[in-house]
Amino acid sequence: MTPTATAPAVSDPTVPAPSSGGKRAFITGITGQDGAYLALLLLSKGYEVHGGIRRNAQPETARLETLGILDQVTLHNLDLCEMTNIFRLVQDVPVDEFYNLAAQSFVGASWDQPIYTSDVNGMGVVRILDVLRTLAPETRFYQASTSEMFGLVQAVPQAESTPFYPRSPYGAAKVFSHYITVNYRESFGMHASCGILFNHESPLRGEEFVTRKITKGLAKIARGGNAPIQLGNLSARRDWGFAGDYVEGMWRMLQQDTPDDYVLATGVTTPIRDFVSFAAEALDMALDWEGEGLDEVATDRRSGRRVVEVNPAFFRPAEVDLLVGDAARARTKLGWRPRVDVRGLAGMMARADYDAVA
Ligand code: NAP
Ligand code: F7E
Repeated sequence: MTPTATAPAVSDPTVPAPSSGGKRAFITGITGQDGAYLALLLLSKGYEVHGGIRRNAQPETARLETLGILDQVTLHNLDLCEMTNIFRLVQDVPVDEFYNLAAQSFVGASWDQPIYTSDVNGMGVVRILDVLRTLAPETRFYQASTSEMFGLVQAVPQAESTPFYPRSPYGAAKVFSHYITVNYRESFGMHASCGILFNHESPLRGEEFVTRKITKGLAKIARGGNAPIQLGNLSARRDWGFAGDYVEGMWRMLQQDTPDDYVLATGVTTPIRDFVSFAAEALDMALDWEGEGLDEVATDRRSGRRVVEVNPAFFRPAEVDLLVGDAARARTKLGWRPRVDVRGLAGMMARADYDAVA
């Protein structure tokens, strides 16, 4: 696998086996939100960290740069749609732990690109698993499963045993990748675990996701902008945690003697409009909500400025109305607990965007 020009490169594409002591990990999706935080965590634990980067006109390394770790990781060109990319990577870069975080991760886009989403999020995973089983069956594997698999929820709260009912091409593809990971574990004895992660956010969250769209929009308004944030369904409820806490859970899953599947969640669910209010408070705004449906608006009591409007362009063909997770298994078996609550998260993101807008 050829390292990219922008990254600290290995001189030979074949990387020797890890020396005794330090572990080596590979992260697909290392340029994304979770990939960057996981790379930071593994580096702090003394791992040698390798990651996959997609060929783009402009390499997507901003998050790794923000965390100050771009020069501490080794990047390899990798697209999950290309079987031979994965084959050469696994052959040339032996690792102890393989974290599959790459995905077309935006649920809204999955209705516009259902086949591409299914290929990356579904088939991409079985490509990795089959190459690992063939070339490196001892490698421990993590699959990024999601609360979106619960969709139209069949129980409240949702735990590992709750039946899945996906509501989007994204969710359906993730159900396939979840079950194929379980199947490879059961069929071939692989150390393969799925983290069923509920929404987790951070200042590095992509700007199309609702939390970051809100905090960036509020930061602009607090800095004098006058464009209200256009949002879709304000009543959907999510169980939001901090991405930095959740990557710790991923790592803990792969340190267990026995592979398993784990929900990571805070256990608290919050409507979108309350997240807006929490983020606004952190920027010294106090919101009044008025109206219903398409006419609902939020206004800042102190400045009188309109802050939120509803725009049906952001409604989805099918919605996931309520998510709230039960992370008891992760608490008991992994000793994992989230440290940041939703108010703290909204404030952290709003203040980071406010500073960046300066
Ligand atoms: P993200 O910020 O969107 O990152 C996704 C990563 O996947 C990026 O590095 C992206 O590369 C890469 N990627 C996309 N398509 C690819 C392809 N065809 N081949 C190789 N790489 C590709 O997502 P995230 O929030 O960090 O989420 C990480 C994983 O957890 C995803 O699998 C997501 O579905 C899952 N998940 C996320 C959450 C959450 O709340 N964040 C919850 C549950 C599960 P580029 O930088 O080039 O775009
Ligand atoms: O939407 C509503 C929208 O796009 C959350 C991904 O990381 O978490 C994420 O998926 C809710 C939905 O995240 C807007 O209808 C209202 O009900 O931030 P989101 P998501 O769909 O929950 C899961 C766990 C993943 O696995 C995914 O990879 O917010 N909403 N108005 C809006 N959403 C967006 N994006 N934009 C709006 O204007």
